[in-house]
Amino acid sequence: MGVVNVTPDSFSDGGRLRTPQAAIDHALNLREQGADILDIGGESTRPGASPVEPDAEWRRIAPVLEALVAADVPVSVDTRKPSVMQAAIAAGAAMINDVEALRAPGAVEIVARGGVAVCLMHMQGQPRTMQEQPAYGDVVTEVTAFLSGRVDACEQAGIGRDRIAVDPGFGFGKTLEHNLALLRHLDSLLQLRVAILVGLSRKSMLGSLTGRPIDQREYAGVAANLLALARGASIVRVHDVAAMRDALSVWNAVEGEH
Ligand code: HH2
Repeated sequence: MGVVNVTPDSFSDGGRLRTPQAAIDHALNLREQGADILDIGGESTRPGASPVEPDAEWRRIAPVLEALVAADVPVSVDTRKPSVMQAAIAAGAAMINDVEALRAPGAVEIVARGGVAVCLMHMQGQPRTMQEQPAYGDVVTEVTAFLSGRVDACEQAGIGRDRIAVDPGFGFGKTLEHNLALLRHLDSLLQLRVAILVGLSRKSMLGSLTGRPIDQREYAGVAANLLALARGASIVRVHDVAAMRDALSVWNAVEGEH
């Protein structure tokens, strides 16, 4: 999954894609590099980010989504707002990626009716304050229990498990130790019997481990994503698609079906 942020303030690439055409070109380039699906986001959820009005978010996403759908590219839309989900599904999105795991009123029903896939992510708190004091008893147990509850809510609304992915939400209300525990024990999410998606690309945990700034975390990201694949992840959300594709070529040759 390649990341296309059409935001002025995303943590690693905010403001880079200033026009819809720049975003479309970037997305098509990621597709060329081997992304199976592109995740378009119109609201930054980095620590400290402020919320965006639904109309403004949709105006950022719409032209990019429409062009990619016209080019037959599978698109996921990264949003927590039901009205944006609804508009995205009507415009041809294949997946909704929600950092709030469809907790907003009406969100589960919109995705159920729309027949699209969904990624349910765990987040403790809200982006503006989530990194101030993240606290858990046992982070792996709590995140797994939360995601299990959200999978059940989706299934009850008619979203089949084959349409659902879960994501522990690296960096969303988590310290370095919490993130490492979740990565180390990612396979505990396999008991939910849905796909596992991870978003580790360029995150601050990689900066803490390597001492490198955001634009130099590509190698660390590939390593982290391979560790996630080894523990059962099947979708990796990345900014640097070409690097991940090469790593996957090696991975698949050794671990894939023979
Ligand atoms: N991380 C970000 C945004 N969306 N979605 C999922 N499912 N998992 C993630 O880990 C995840 C996500 C944050 O990264 P990015 O999109 O690069 O930055 P920003 O939120 O600042 O736009």
